[in-house]
Amino acid sequence: MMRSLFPSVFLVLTLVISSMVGNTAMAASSSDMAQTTASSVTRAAPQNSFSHGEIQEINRLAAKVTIKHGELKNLDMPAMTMVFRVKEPSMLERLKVGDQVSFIAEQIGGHLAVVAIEPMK
Ligand SMILES: [Cu+2]
Repeated sequence: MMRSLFPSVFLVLTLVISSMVGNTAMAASSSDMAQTTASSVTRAAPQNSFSHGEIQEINRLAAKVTIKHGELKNLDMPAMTMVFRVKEPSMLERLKVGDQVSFIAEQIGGHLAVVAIEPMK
C-alpha cells in the first residue's frame, strides 16, 4: 500500500516544485549556468528569447492580451495577431493598447501564456 503510493506522491511533488522553480528568473539563469558545463551545444539554442509585438487589446479581468506578434521562434510560430493569457494579471498594469512590446510566450498547461512582457523604448 505505502510502497505503491509513495512514487506517485513523489512525482506530484517534483512537478509542483519544478513549476515553482520555473517561475523565477534566477532559477532559470542558474539552470543555464548548469547547462553550460554540460555542453556548448545546449547554449547555442536561444532559450526564452524575447519576441516582438504590438498590443492590440487588453482584457484585465480575464488576464488576457491580444498581441500582433512577429515570428515566435521558441514556439515555431509565424507572425500573426492572437490572444495570449498572461501568467500574472499584474503584468498588464504597465501596458496600453498600441504599445510596442518585447515578450516571452510559453506553452503552459495546454495553452499559450505570456510569461514576461515589457514595453519597448
Ligand atoms: Cu501566434
